Amino acid sequence: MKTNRLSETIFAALNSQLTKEAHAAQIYLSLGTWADDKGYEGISNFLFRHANEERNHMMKFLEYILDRGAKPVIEPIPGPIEDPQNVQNCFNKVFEQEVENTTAIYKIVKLSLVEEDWATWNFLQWFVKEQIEEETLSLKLLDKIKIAGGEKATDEALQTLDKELEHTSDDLPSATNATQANP
Ligand code: OFO
Repeated sequence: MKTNRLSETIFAALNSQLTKEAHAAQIYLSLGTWADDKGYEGISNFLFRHANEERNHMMKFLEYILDRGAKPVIEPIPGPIEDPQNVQNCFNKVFEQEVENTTAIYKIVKLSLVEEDWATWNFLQWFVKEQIEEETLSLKLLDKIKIAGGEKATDEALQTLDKELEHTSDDLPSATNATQANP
């Protein structure tokens, strides 16, 4: 009896996303390592915490594939990206990484729609929502570095930003919870 509830195409897409999430964790780890090496411990702390979030995302894909009766394939993780040139460039890389990930998630959502795999479609909705948060968070980083002076930010402005990020929450309030009284 066939107990695998995933089509070959959906399985391949989910498994590849599992590896992508592990790769995202490596990217955040490498960016965090760069930041710490440059003396930005707050930024590094923020990026290391985010690396953990990506590992958690990877586990969600792994568990879901198992739950649907298939066996995930643990593949080699591609290498991390090149070190950034400065903090502005580091945050640009974070934003690009998140947009790329959103695109990858949307592709699987579309696939699940075409295949009428409603279980997978439903599972992916958590990621669609999560990506709004992740993109907003990375846009906020870009706002902060812009206010600090972008590529011309002074050491003092970068130090203040670094301190702030050490304690910045990893979660953001969702726009869907906003009201007129509580925008
Ligand atoms: Fe940064 O996001 Fe995973 O999915």
